[in-house]
Amino acid sequence: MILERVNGPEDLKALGLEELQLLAEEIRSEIIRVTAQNGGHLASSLGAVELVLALHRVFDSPKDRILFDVGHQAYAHKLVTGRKDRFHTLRQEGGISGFTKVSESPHDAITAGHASTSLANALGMALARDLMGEDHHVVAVIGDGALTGGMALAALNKIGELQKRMLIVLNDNEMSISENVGALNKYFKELQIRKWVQDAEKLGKNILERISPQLFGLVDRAKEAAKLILHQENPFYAWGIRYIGPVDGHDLKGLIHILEHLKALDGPTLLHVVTKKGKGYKVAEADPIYWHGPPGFDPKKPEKVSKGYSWSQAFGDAVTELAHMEPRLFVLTPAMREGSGLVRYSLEHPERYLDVGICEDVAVTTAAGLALKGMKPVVAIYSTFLQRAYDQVIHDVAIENLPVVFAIDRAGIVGADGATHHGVFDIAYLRTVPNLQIAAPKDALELRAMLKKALEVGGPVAIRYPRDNVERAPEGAWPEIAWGRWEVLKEGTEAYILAFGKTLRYALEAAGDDPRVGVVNARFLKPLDREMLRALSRYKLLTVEDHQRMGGFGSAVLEALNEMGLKPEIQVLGLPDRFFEHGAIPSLHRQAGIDAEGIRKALAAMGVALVHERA
Ligand code: HTL
Ligand code: MG
Repeated sequence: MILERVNGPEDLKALGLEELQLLAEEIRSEIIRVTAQNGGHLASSLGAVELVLALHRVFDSPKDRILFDVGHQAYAHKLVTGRKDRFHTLRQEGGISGFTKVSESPHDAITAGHASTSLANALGMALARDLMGEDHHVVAVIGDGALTGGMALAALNKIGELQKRMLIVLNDNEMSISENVGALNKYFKELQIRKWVQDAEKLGKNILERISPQLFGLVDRAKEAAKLILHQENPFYAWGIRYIGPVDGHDLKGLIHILEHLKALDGPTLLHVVTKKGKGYKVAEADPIYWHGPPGFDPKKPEKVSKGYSWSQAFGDAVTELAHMEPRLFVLTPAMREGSGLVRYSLEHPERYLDVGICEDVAVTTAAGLALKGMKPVVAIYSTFLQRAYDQVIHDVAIENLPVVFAIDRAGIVGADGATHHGVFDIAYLRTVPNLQIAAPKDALELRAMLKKALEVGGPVAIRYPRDNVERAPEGAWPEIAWGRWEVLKEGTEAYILAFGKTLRYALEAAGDDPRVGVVNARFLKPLDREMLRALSRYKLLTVEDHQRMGGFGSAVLEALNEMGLKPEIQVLGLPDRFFEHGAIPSLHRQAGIDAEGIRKALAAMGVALVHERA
């Protein structure tokens, strides 16, 4: 095993080309072996193996800074930078992160997980380097998907102006999680043809004889490419950035050769590298969407597994049906068609569906524009990614009370993706925004009721639901919901647990059949059901949420009680004021003390010790 001899990137310098190529294969096997066990970003990482090896061969990390945008494609980087012995702990509690993380290794130049941050970070590093009189290289590796983000594009604008020495490696596999979108992406496809044209010319053959034109639509694309060559159009030049490429991202020799040359150049350079997502693993190459981030699988017999019926699918089914009834409904996603359960919707309502790319801000403000014209937009978005569009929620949607529905998926602790992806801030950041209402359903049926009603009540409404499975609700079921009203699920004589969404299950489990403890589905987080809260204030109260304790639902309840001049004995359970890393969701909930056991303990501390014990 060559990998055994690689304890740091310096060990790559001693390897010959053939050994490096063998190492690439060993690394692929290791990536497949470990993601088969733990789940993970398989296809993205497989596609970047040669690129990572070439970069570490040519540059000197950690002195030279190599930044990986999103950081999900960097498994090979982890393996060659001293983490091969811990690699089997990938994404597991106490193990290494699935993304690059500054506190994990000196070779991880940035902590990432959200897209499009590498270029601005690289610019900051280049500025600091020059001010400090240092001489190292700064290399940002960014995917074609991540480059659709406004942050990346705005950083390019500044990079081109300032002309600091840095290398941007565009890792173009024509895929985001699903097919990539956007005008730049189209342009890159045309540039790729140019590469094929050049390659074909090199071989002295006519490209159209070599590759079936029917298969690739090559005639048209080749014409386009010829036009580009003729006109020397290139947006990067307009930006002041030297463009080189496209080059084959799996040709180690070629990559090393060109990187050695680029190292000597001053100013900003973009190297356009073409890779294949899932490279070297047949199933992943054939279906890079599923294998982007699969759960565990059998490496000998890799198959798609159905993970059950998720909240995302429940949303997707509901919104698809609703759109048949409401012609003004329009759904937007920032690059999360599969994750948000929108595949069916996108097929049944293609004309009222938009994937804007990895730009949550654009998704929200485009929704505002649609709403201003009388449409009923639904922005399907993960809690963690809506953080990217906070000002747009306030400035473009809420001020004019526009009817935009936010379908907030992955709310709460999300598990193996860790600190960058937990959706534990949305209640806090949304509930301070005037006009905005926030709801959280207890099951798929309630989600349907809320979604339908949200389109009717007007103004912005956020509906949050967790990363979890849920029982399927019957097609065509649209129950009425008492908007703004909580629901008593279990009566109690001494104390009430106020919970919603995922924590309701814990609350019911903790309460068991103890007659003293009641459970309320506090499904409207803003405005709160003050009438019921007033009535419940005769009892001891315990609020529970899968969200930061600070500023969340419990805080809202405390504020409301204070405003009403009520002083029940009350405890607030939620996530403590620290970041949670990756781990299994139940385990993280246990640590946070918001699971059934945590609830029982809190009740006991309030003098309501529950006698029953559950296994
Ligand atoms: N929105 C933001 C701001 N950040 C992230 N990370 C996402 C959404 C979700 N996401 C990923 S990976 C990914 C998305 C959209 C696709 C990235 O495509 P790219 O890389 O072309 O950059 P590739 O996979 O190698 O093709 C994660 O959450 C991991
Ligand atoms: Mg990509």
